[in-house]
Amino acid sequence: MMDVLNQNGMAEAIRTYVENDRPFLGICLGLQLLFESSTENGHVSGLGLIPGVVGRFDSSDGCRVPHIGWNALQIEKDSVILDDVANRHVYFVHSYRAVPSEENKEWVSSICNYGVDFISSIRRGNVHAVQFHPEKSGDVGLSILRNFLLPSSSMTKKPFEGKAKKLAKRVIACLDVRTNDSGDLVVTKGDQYDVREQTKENEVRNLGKPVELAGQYYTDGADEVSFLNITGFRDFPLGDLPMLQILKKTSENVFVPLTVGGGIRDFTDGNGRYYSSLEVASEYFRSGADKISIGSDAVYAAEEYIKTGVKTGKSSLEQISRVYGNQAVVVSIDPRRQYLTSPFEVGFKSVEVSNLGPNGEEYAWYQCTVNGGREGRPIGAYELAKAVEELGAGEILLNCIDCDGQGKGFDIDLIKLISDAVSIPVIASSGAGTVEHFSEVFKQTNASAALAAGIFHRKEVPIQSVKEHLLKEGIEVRM
Ligand code: 1PR
Repeated sequence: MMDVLNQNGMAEAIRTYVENDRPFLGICLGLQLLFESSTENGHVSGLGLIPGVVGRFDSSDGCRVPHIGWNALQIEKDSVILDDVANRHVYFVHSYRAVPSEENKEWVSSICNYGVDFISSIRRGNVHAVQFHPEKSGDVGLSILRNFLLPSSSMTKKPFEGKAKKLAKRVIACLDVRTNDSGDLVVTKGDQYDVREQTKENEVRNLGKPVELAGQYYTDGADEVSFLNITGFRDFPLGDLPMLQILKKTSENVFVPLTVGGGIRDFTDGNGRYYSSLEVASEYFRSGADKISIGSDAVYAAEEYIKTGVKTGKSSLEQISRVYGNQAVVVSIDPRRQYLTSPFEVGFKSVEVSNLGPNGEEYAWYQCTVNGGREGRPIGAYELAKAVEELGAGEILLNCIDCDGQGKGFDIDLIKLISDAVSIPVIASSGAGTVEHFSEVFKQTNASAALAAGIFHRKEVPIQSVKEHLLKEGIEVRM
């Protein structure tokens, strides 16, 4: 960012603008650039308006890095734009932060705690900046933007006092999207990844329209919405313009983070034109995605990395995280449970299972698959998770083919194995059937978020009742 601002002369223009106390609102990197320097990408000088250096969170403080999710602000001083925000959650997604000090005290308007106290917003006169994303923080975020644009409107409203104290566990709604046999893009849902009706016609199950459902889940209180283009592995996503349209339309009305996955890889079209995975991802980001999710291509990259021990920098995972940051890259894992009689039967990490296998097996390993579960690969979920963390993934979306669509609960053995193995956030997915399944996964594993599809699509369990249950169980959630 600083390179671009320096090249086009904007660095000096912004410095003068801020020094003249003109109305300014920096968001995320827009806050960080006001400091003296940052350690991201080596040492980079900032605009130098606020004393301090922007550094990386330290995962040895016991916190997962990146810091992703809804966290609580501690207001330090009056700030017109934060008038309605007291003790509410706002959405953060970052690995670097600035810390409060005697020297920058006069700028700090709120702090947030994540292992350490860091600066969540600054204010001096008309100059504001926030580390979180108001544009992704639901109603609270919209009120911040409104207060910045129309400062007098904030005087008329009574502030709403929330009860937020710390980073909330996230509840994510997932929409598996694909084209049905009549050529319409629909939300579908599989049973162990089989999305076709068990009828003579064998149609693709149709559970609704993607944009409408995403809007509904936003209103219902989903903390994030994920779209997975489940046939992306065989179609070319940039040829699949409806998916880009869905993202554009959804992001007009949905003010929580959007993740999109499916088909992110290098591709050569029928005319011999080559598209890098970075171009594909960039198109998704430009259309409104906040994070992209990589499935099959991450498996191949991890296999190669484990074989050679060399980070080539060329995999989609490495290229996209280098340009957009680790926090923007999710790796979606589609493992299938393989039972074992002894943990030494395979060279992959196994677990002692809570429920014995069909032949009384006491152990299992989790085999990664590609192409929507169609092909098993010679790599386990544990080995994959550790490799993709090293290659630059910022988060893991952990599915389980055996549990998908079964409504019998998450695979706790698998989620425990992976969430204990990595220091990036893990999203538990597949198998939610009741509100109790959510409290179970958060109490028994270190998952940062839980994702469900079928129970929300079939309106069996509303998102709000999941959150009320979690709250009752003493688990912090965003309300
Ligand atoms: O390999 O990079 O093209 O990505 C393809 C993406 O599509 C991957 O993220 C993969 O998980 C997903 N995918 C591929 N085929 C299917 C399928 O269902 N046939 N869906 C599929 C994955 C799993 C979750 C589901 C949860 C929760 N679906 O998305 O939403 O299991 O469901 P539940 O709450 O109903 O149990 P690439």
